[in-house]
Amino acid sequence: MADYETITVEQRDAVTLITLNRPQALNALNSQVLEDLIGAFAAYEGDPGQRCAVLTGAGDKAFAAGADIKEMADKPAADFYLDDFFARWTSDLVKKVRKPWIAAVNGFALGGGCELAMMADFIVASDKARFGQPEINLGVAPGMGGSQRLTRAVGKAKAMEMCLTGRMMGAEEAERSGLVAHVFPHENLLEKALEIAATIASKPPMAAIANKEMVNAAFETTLDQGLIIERRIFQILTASEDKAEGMAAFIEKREGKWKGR
Ligand code: CO8
Repeated sequence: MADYETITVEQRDAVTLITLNRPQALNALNSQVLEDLIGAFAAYEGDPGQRCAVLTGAGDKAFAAGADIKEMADKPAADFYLDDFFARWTSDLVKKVRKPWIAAVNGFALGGGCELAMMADFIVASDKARFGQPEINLGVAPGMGGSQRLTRAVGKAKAMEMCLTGRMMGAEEAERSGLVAHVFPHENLLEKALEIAATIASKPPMAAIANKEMVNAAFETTLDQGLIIERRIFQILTASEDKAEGMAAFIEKREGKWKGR
């Protein structure tokens, strides 16, 4: 497995565990982290033995406390614009990973850290997790999707209030507001996230990709178009070997054996 400078990657059976590993900077996201994550997620995506991934942060305090302010502080505006700074988080990370992945938020998820967590298929959080878009305090605003994904997740009132005040949202409120799927006691978070990932990894892999594609379509299209996408993907799945196996296994009262096609 490749070595990375700013993250660690482990395989636990069919689950890839990726850990942001700059705890001294609260796992702030710099250009190297982006390169490393793109590499690790591409390796996960390309490995047919790996069926779900979990992304978490090293240390006890943070998932990621944001884009690296020290890297951005002296960067000229023209460089942000000409490099289309932050574009690759969506184009090379979110869009290219068709297989499922979960963010396990173990502490601060602020600014780019909150935005990275929201790029996951869903978030599970420790009871110590704190989410926020505090960019306004730096004279800027979200730049990696926060204004869009947070608003879709929690609605306009809370998203607007959080962006305008920079306040942090605790784990319980985040679960109540629909930002996270589950909250677990801090010390159990990783174990629980890996358990959920193992459950997903045990499902027919092509159907997992298809389910993800359908749910994501709900954020990109009208209801009519989304319903068509859902039906077409369903219809494609009915031609798969795993559909034949899954239905036979149900009727024969046994576990399915998946081929991933
Ligand atoms: N970037 C770089 N370093 C950071 C960051 C960060 N985002 N967050 C924390 N660190 C560093 C600190 O500088 C400190 O380093 P050092 O020990 O060398 O001084 C170390 O991590 C520990 O941090 P603190 O001492 O501050 O820890 P505390 O427990 O006192 O506070 C907080 C924790 C509240 C999380 C605090 O660190 C904090 O407020 N961090 C910044 C949070 C933030 O503002 N995040 C948003 C960043 S901007 C962004 O993500 C998107 C920008 C979009 C810009 C668009 C431009 C086009």
